[in-house]
Amino acid sequence: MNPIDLSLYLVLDPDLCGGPAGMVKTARLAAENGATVVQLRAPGWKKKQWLETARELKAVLAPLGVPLIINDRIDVALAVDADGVHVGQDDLPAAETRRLLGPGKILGVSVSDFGELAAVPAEGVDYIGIGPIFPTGTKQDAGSAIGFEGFGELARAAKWPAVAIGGVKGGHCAPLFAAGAKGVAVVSAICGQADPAKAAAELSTGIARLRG
Ligand code: TZP
Ligand code: MG
Repeated sequence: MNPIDLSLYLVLDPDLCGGPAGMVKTARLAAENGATVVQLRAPGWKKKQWLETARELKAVLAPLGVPLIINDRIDVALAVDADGVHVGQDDLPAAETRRLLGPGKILGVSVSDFGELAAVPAEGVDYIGIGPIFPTGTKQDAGSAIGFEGFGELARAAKWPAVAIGGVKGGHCAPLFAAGAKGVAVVSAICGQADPAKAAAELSTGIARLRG
């Protein structure tokens, strides 16, 4: 298991951030203001764009000590020596992903119900993302919202630290941490906000208070 501080997990969105340069800027502002991990997620992109942006993100995040996770694209993660990969249910399975990544990298898996949780391999996974907690406009195929209760049931049953994703805003952090979250993963609560630095700082301060 690779230890990772999941408490404020920023997932970047190209549209909300205004393209690659906006994503790099948003990542930097968030990382300087309490984001503990950043994921590059860009479903429609060509590999060349993935590679260039991943490289830029790594250059910005590594000096701040904030890990860079690559969504789905294992080759891109390996090419830029990113800190890890996050896979969803339609991506390469976790076991194959771990085999390709090697032991030293972080691996996260998305889960939205008990069937998907049961399929997570016992070895080689570092954390799970559970959601969507609420309806979200950010991911069209996110599935049905499971709410605080659904999150809590899955998080309690899971062997892995869990982050809550999907429509999560600052006011949701207290019930989510109470339900067992080790962190919250947010897109639109930071990406596309008028002041992403302030948005990240407010989330981070609230989470620090909850964690004591
Ligand atoms: N996976 C499940 S919901 C989601 C992803 C990537 C999008 C969450 O975005 P937002 O803006 O925080 O609701
Ligand atoms: Mg995916």
